Amino acid sequence: DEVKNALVQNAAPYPLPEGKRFQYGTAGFRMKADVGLDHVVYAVGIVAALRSKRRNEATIGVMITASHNPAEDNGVKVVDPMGDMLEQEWEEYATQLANTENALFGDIYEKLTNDLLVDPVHQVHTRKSKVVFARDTRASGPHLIKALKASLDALHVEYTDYGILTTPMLHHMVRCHNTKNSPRPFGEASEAGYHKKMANAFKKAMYGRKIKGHLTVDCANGVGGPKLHDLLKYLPNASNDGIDIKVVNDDVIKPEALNYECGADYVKTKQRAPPSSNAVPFERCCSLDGDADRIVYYFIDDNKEFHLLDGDRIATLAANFIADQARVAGIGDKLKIGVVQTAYANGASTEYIQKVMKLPVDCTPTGVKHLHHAAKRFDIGVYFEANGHGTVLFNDNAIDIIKGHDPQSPGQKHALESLDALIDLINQAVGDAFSDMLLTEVALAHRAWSPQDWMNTYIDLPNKLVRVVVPDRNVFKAVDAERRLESPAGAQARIDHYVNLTNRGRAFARASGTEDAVRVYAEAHSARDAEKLANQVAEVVE
Ligand code: 16G
Ligand code: ZN
Repeated sequence: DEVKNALVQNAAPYPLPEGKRFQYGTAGFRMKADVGLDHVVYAVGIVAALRSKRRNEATIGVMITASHNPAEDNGVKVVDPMGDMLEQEWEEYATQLANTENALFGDIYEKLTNDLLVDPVHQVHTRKSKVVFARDTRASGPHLIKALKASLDALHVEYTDYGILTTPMLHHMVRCHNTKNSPRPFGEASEAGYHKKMANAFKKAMYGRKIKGHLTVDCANGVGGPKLHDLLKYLPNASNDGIDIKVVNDDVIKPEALNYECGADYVKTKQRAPPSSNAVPFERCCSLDGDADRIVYYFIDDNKEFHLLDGDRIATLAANFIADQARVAGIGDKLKIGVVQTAYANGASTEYIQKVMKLPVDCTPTGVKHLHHAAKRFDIGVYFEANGHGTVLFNDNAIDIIKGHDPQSPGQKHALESLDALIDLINQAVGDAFSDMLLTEVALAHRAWSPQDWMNTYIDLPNKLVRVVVPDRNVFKAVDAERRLESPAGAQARIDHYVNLTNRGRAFARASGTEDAVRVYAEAHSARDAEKLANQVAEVVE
């Protein structure tokens, strides 16, 4: 009862706004920061505490960020014990709690405790729930952290405030805490621990190879800026056989600069470099998003034409490199390596992986949690969304084989050691712009590839994305990894009709998980046909 009262009392400064309905979506809760998000964050504290109890006091993470959204937005998401996204079934409890009035917080907490914590081990009250949390650089962050602490305090949760971190750094911390005493500890749960792990793995994976020229990193004026500067202190620099990184858009003092005309989402959706970019032709550039869990590469050619190397390109580069190293190491036939994409992956990338690289491809619905889950079905699963969210997962079998194989030649030994380094270089908890960037640099250096060489591996099919505003997006129900519409009735047949009339045509329509709209994607042999097909499909859903 003391707890129930405290939950109601501590919530007082964070009332439920009238007439709003909150939903835990693909990326947690996300909205304008000043219209009740503090109430939502307070509720998320309760979810995290319950989740920790349910997992026998494992450490749960809470991240305050709105990623690539404008500066005035913010959001919150929950991280499960192994550093992956909150289990889907629990999204609903989070939604319920977020829509609860302050006066009822005690009662709903009691109800959820009775429903969810039924196992006798959950009933031991002497052990406290454990939560770790962090925020990005948004101005609304400190106030939201206060709301989070208020509910954690009411529930006597043991917590660590990590201050400002990138999203993947927080995922790293969570996994470190929960694997401390396991046979495979993830690392040290500190910022220095994160940087050291990555820098050491990078040095090992490079194996004395040289990186040509320098890399310009656009940090979207977000948390990636200061954290990349920290990481650089640990990485070997250009004069030291290392990497020459030029950091741009790292202003976190001017709040409104965040994601403004820069960052991964800008570059991917506008298909152009940030206007602030001074990159010279053929120089490697990359852009992170506002919380540094997404990355895309690009360069301009001597005609100032822009060339995007997106998540599909990173996936093919990474999978190709890893499969090659496995072959050279003599363990290629022992490992099931595969790639996971979504329907947004360019058809040319899928064909390249299947026909040239001869690796299996899986397609899942949009959203990191789906790809992550599917990637676990391979020994080494490479997953990326075209927008630059992704990572590589090595399962226990793969790690045992890589660490246990006896090399038969210096070549095998090199390849094994670089694979071993990749296990640590790649943030296997979640897609991480820093680790994906270093993986890309390692793969390019091993191949001695310029960005054009990378670009020349296959030619993208021309494609077009259209956003269609509809009265009710919920009537659009997609199946088959969002490649087909099951409802409204007849829509898919009409889409098929147009697709069949198009040379190398492929198209689909799906309800957005983050906005009130339907998204249409079309690709075809020519840009004109892709655009025509996209418009035809848009008309079907309008
Ligand atoms: C969320 C997802 C992202 C996905 C996007 C699609 C996570 C962490 N984020 O931002 O992966 O690409 O939604 O948005 O899963 P849409 O449903 O509006 O197209
Ligand atoms: Zn993000």
